[in-house]
Amino acid sequence: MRILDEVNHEIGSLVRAARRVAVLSGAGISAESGVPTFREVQTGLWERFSAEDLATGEAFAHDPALVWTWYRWRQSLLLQVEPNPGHSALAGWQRRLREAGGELSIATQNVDDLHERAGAEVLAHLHGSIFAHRCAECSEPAELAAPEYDGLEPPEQPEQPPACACCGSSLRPGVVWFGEMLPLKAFELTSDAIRQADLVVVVGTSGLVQPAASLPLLALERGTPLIEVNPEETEISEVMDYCLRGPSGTMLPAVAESAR
Ligand code: BV8
Ligand code: ZN
Repeated sequence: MRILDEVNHEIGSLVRAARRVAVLSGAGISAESGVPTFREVQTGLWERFSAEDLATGEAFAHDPALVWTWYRWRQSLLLQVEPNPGHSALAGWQRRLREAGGELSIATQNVDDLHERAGAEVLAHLHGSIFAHRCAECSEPAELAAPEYDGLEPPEQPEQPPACACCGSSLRPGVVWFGEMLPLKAFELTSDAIRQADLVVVVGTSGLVQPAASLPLLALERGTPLIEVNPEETEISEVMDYCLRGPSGTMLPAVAESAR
């Protein structure tokens, strides 16, 4: 593992030669857009809970309004922010590689839509989407208007989740909670993309949450080069060939530029 604070000629030639790039992103790629990462502390109604406590079916069963409101407030925060240069760099690299007959696939652990809003196509949302809602009982998807919260001050009072139009049970967020299986299709598509890649880039993830965090290890089967982009060391840094120690908003544009 080589730790670098900038894109050097070695990484540049790896990136230029790559035709099938697989990217796995985590909360860190959205940090510079102003989206708190999953490890950051909660505020307001939720300040006495950790994200891991709230992102569970048990928490929702115990206090549906508290958990539902947390997601609606996070949605409103996401509506206030923009993709950052890290998201845009991946979108541009993906576009250029496709024009050259190659491919850059993005699998994300994030439940936000910032990759898409930057113009990228996302292969898989491994932990679902915060903008998808479905019935907790019959799984009927439900379209909802945007939340009224201003995305800044957490609401004083939680709101009850709406009822399903089909069966009357309560709606739930369309995310994968701890203890829930990841969407099989998303997991398989990501596994295939990493197995077929000639370069794997892991950006903005602590590598703590399984089984998503282990997906990059599939690259080891074929000796595919692994690059990590993260200002900090992570649970998976040790298997990386290169660790670019810096914010993705700076590092990814440099990586994408070196692909030109
Ligand atoms: C499952 C949706 C089983 C909800 C999320 C003990 C050991 C191992 C595993 C387990 C265990 N006990 C339980 C488990 C399993 C558990 C797990 O992994 N727990 C962990 C905490 C130990 N996993 C599960 O429960 C999964 N399901 O295992 O099912 C099963 C089997 C059979 C049948 C039924 C069930 C489900 C996990 C999915 C949970 N849902 N999100 C929501 O969003 O509310 S996970 C959540 O954490 C987010 O999606 C986030 O993506 C994810 C991981 O976090 P990261 O993305 O890595 O973000 P994090 O904050 O951790 O780190 C940010 C990183 O960014 C840092 O490294 C930081 O340095 C970096 N950074 C900061 N700024 C920048 C930056 N990087 C670049 N640029 C910057 N500017
Ligand atoms: Zn229903």
